[in-house]
Amino acid sequence: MPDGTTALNVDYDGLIPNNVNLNADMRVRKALETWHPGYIDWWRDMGPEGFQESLVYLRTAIGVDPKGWAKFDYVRMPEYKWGVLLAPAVEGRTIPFGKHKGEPVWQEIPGEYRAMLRRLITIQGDTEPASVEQQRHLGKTAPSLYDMRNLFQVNVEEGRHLWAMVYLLQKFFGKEGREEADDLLRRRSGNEDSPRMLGAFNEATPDWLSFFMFTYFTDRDGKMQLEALAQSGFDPLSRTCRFMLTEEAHHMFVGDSGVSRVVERTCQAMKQAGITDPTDIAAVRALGVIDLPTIQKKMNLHFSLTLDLFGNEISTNAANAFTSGIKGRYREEKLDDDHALVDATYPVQRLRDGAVVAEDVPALSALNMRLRDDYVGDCASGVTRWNRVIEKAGFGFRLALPHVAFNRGIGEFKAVHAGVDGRILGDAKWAAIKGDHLPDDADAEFITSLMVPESRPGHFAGWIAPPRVGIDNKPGEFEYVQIHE
Ligand code: BYC
Repeated sequence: MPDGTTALNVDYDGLIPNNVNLNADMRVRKALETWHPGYIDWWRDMGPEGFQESLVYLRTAIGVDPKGWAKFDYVRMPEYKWGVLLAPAVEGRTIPFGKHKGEPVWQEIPGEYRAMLRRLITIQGDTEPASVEQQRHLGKTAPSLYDMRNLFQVNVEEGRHLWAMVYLLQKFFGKEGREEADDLLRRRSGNEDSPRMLGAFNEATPDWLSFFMFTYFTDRDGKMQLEALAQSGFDPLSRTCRFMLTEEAHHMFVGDSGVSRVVERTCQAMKQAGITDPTDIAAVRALGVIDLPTIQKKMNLHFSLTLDLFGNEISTNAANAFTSGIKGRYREEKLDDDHALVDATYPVQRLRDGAVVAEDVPALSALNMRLRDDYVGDCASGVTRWNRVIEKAGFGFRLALPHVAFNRGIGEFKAVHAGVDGRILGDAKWAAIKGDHLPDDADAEFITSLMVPESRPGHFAGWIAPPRVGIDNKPGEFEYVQIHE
């Protein structure tokens, strides 16, 4: 392979599968090979608990061609082929936005943007192992082998996304990059002394409904941030993120279809039992399914935690990253403006005299808000699909995204309490209604009581409907995980 940088196929000869011609890059290859044992140790310590010797029916990337990049086979997770994969280079690509708009993209990092890029790549890298840590106990309570396999697929691919960021750190940031790469294996989700960098990645993912909500809502933040970084003028980052996005789609499918299957099963059980009021929580729970109001509460929690990942509504960091050509907007190429935003404004929801009002601010400083708005729009489509399932079953209940001011820990609304409708509430009122909108201990206890593993091929726990089609078109009875413990 004369130049691995445009290759569609992956070189599997060495220890680290890659399409970046690592064979010709001794320095980076050595750095990655030195990092590799620490990664495997981390995976064994902090990856899925149990199941490390199980054979899991996983897809592994064998190329980066959008039409056919994955191969399915049984793999033991510690032997998964993690590697470095970049989407093909686009010939003649130019920087699509900011003050360098129209200039050829960079293959090396301009000195003045080094610190900014290092921070963004490190933050992105930090979320990947964090999510694996958050989900490490879930294999033990999987509602089916199908779901267990999906969990492990998500986990190994988040591991690969860590590799993707570590490659960039080690190739372009020298000693500092190697130190950041080591720190990515040192921090731990939820650890008091050495937590992960962003709030939502230190929260627990205690049950499978949380997992589905996380993959729907939080992986979707991943999609939005990767889309914004895929616009980058720093071409290796853009190409890395473009390939990560192809993997990310499956993660959001797992969340979208997972929540949908939970809603479907609940509606089915209510119908069979002749329940007409979905808010009769005790009656619904007695059927061994998760009532719709509790699903709504879980949604409120994961949506609001994920909104915090967009940072402050008004951000100089975001303005600088855009002006420098480092981080763009969602679908930048489809936007019809000057892509520099020097004189533009954007409406931001702000707190004024105890109420939420829209206020026009310079568009450059409102880029986090804009990406968050695009995210909220993207989230709404799944909610519509879930509501269709409820409607089809004949129930009047509807799920809805809470207002963006609800339950916030970062940004404009962090200092106030707001209801799901966005009305600002006093402390007493908030204390009185909080349990109606966020899961409490009793909800957690009930959901935990349902988390009983089901590991017979083709069988599903009673609280979730089977999927419509199998992975890789496998039949219902397919043994997605050969457990062998
Ligand atoms: N928690 O100017 P601001 C994914 C800090 S998910 C803690 O608003 P900026 C995935 C901020 O760091 C996508 N701290 O910040 C999903 C800053 O601190 P310093 C991950 C926070 O830079 C599922 C200060 O507040 N990728 O891939 O405009 C499974 C001022 O804030 C938080 C990225 O996020 C927070 N939530 O925006 C697996 C992309 N928010 O530096 C994977 C890379 C803000 O002043 N990151 N702060 O001490 C970024 O683009 C930006 O850094 C952020 C923050 C959007 C995160």
